[in-house]
Amino acid sequence: MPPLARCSAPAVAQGSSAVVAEIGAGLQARRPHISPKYLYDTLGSRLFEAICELDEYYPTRTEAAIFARHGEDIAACIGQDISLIDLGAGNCAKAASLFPLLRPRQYVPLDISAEFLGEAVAGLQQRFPAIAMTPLGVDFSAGFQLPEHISQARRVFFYPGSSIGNFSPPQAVGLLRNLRDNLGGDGGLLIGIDLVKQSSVLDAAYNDALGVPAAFNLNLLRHVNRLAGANFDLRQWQHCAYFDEAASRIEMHLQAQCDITVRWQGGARQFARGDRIHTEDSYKYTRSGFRQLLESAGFEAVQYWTDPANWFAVLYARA
Ligand code: AVJ
Repeated sequence: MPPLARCSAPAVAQGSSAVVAEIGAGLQARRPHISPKYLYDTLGSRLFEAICELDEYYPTRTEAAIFARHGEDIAACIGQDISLIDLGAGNCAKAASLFPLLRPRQYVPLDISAEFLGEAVAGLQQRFPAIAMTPLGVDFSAGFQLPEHISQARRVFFYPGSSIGNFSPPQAVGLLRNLRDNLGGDGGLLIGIDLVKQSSVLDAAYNDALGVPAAFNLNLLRHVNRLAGANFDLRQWQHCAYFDEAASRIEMHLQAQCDITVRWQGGARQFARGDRIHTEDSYKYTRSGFRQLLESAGFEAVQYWTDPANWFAVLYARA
């Protein structure tokens, strides 16, 4: 992990030179790629909300069912008087549904999509006036340290939805270790992970009949056009997603439909028809595989809840 960046700094200032350099380096790489964090501008966050409502996209509703069925047990494991730190909070709906059970003193949602987050928290604060809310529009993927005014006591990191799946297992261990180092006294990590299953179920979740994941993936190019002054023409690229069983991950790509020269601030690259830009990995775990990951990051005492089909799991881990 790189050195800790302060959470209070606006890490994703639009078009900042670091962002342009990161995007440029990915586009110039032997296997071109763009980080999945750039899927989330305001429209991207809305498209992800739409994905969560698709019949084919089982993770959101399966996780919600686990919380509905085991919420009291989960809350009892976690205990009271917590600061809930929500990583990639988006519309904050998952945390909000747990507020009545977890009753956090403080709610600290983090998201790279800062404007979208700000609007969500404004509405939420009105519904829950007793909870102190501190939204932070940050990119926490490169490591972080929370600002000092976030209570050190009983920090519970909330990382639902299998978002950890965007990181390779070694990167995930790095992030988990970073979380563990920021836990403070008597805190923990409440995390949702997607489990390995039949590849037809996985493939359908990322290739729905309506084409929402395709729009979500293509929207990344719109965002990159803005961030890096690039000239992607969305009509020239096609969404492509499939489960790679050996790597235990969904891979998402954008595939060139013709020969294309892409230009951006400070760079250019030619793509031939059929070339791909890798835009996302979504790792799927087994129960024991993820437990090992948590243990490598220094977590212990892992509690585990799943749905009847074993499609998704929620874990609570302590330092
Ligand atoms: C937000 C990373 C959990 O991997 O399933 C949904 C993102 N990508 N459809 C996932 C996503 C395409 C999602 N995560």
